[in-house]
Amino acid sequence: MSGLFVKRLSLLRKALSAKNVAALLVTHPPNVFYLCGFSGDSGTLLMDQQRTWLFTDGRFTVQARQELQIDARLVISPGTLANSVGEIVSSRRMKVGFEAGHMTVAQMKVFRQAAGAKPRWVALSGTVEALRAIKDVNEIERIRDAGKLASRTLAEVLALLKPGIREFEVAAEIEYRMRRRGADGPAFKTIVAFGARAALPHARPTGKRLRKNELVVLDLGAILAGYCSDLTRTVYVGKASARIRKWYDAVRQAQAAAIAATRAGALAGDVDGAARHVLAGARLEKYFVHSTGHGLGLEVHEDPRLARNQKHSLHAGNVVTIEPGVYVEGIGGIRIEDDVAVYADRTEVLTDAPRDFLEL
Ligand SMILES: [Mn+2]
Repeated sequence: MSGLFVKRLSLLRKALSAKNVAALLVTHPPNVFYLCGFSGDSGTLLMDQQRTWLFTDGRFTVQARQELQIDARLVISPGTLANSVGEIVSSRRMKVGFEAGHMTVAQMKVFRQAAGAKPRWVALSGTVEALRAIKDVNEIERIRDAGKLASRTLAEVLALLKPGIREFEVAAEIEYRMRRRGADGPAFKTIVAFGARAALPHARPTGKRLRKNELVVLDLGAILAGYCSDLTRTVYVGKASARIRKWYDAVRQAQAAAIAATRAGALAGDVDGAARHVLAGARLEKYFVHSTGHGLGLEVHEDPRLARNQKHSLHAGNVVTIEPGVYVEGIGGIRIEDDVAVYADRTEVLTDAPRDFLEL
C-alpha cells in the first residue's frame, strides 16, 4: 500500500480516536477516493482502528481491484451497500461516525435499519475534509496542471470573442477545448457573461450575443487527474470607459493585496479583509457581494473558506482561490480569479493567464 495512503489513514484514525469514535463510515465519493484511490461513483468505505472495508457493487469489481491503493477488504455487495455494511457492524456495540453533511435522512435510515440496535451512530462533519485541506506536493502538482490547462484554454478562446457570438457558444468551446486537452470535464458549469449580465456573479450562459463595448466575464475550471482548477478573467470588447478601467484596476489591486496577505499563519478573514480594504478605498466595497475565495482540490469548493471575519488560519498545503469582484446592476461586473498554493515560507500562483486589462 502506498505511503501516501498509509499516512492519510493513520491521520484519520488519530482524528477518530480524538473524537472517541470507534469506526467511520465514509460515503462522500471524493472522501472515498482520497482515502483509498477508488473513483467509482458507487462506493462506501468503512474503517475502524485496525481494518478497512470498501463496499461497492458488481459494476465496479474490476475497477475497484485496479484502483484500490490500500490494504482493504473489497466487498462486492449482492444487495444494497447498507446491508453489507450492516453485516459488519450489527454485531458490535460501538460508536460509528457517519458523514452528516453528505447523507440524506432517508439514506441514514437505511444504514440504521441494516445495522440494527447495537452500533451507536455519531454525526460527524468535516473529518476527512480537514485532512484534504492540507495538500501534499503531488496534489499541488495536479492542481497546477489543471490550472495550466484552464489558463491555456482561456487564452485560446479569447480569439473567439467577436461581436455576434453567443454566451453558450463560448461556454461550449471552453468545455470542449478543456476535454481536448485531457480534462475529465469542467470542474463546474462554465460561466460566460456579456455586458450587463456580467453583473451576475454566477451567470448561466444564455443565447445573448456579444456586442461591441461590452465586458466579458469568463469563469472556467478543469478537472484533471481528479483535481480541480478555477480561473476567472474579465476582458472588454471595444474601448473601455475611464470608469470601467478604474474598476478593473481596483479589482486587480484587491486581488494582488489578497494574494500578498495569503501565507501560512494568516487568518482567513484577514486575507478577505485585504481585498475588501482596497475596494473600499475605491468606494467599490458595496459591489463586492461574495467572499474572497475558497479551498480547491478534489472538489471545486472545499476548506478553507476565505470570507469576512473568519478566524481560522491558513496552513502550508492549503490551495485557495483569490477572486475579488465588483458587480454593478445594469452595467456589468469584473472578477479576477487565480489559484494559490500556500507553503511554509511562500505562496505560488498556480494559474498563469495574464491579468493585464485586455481590450479586444
Ligand atoms: Mn472560484
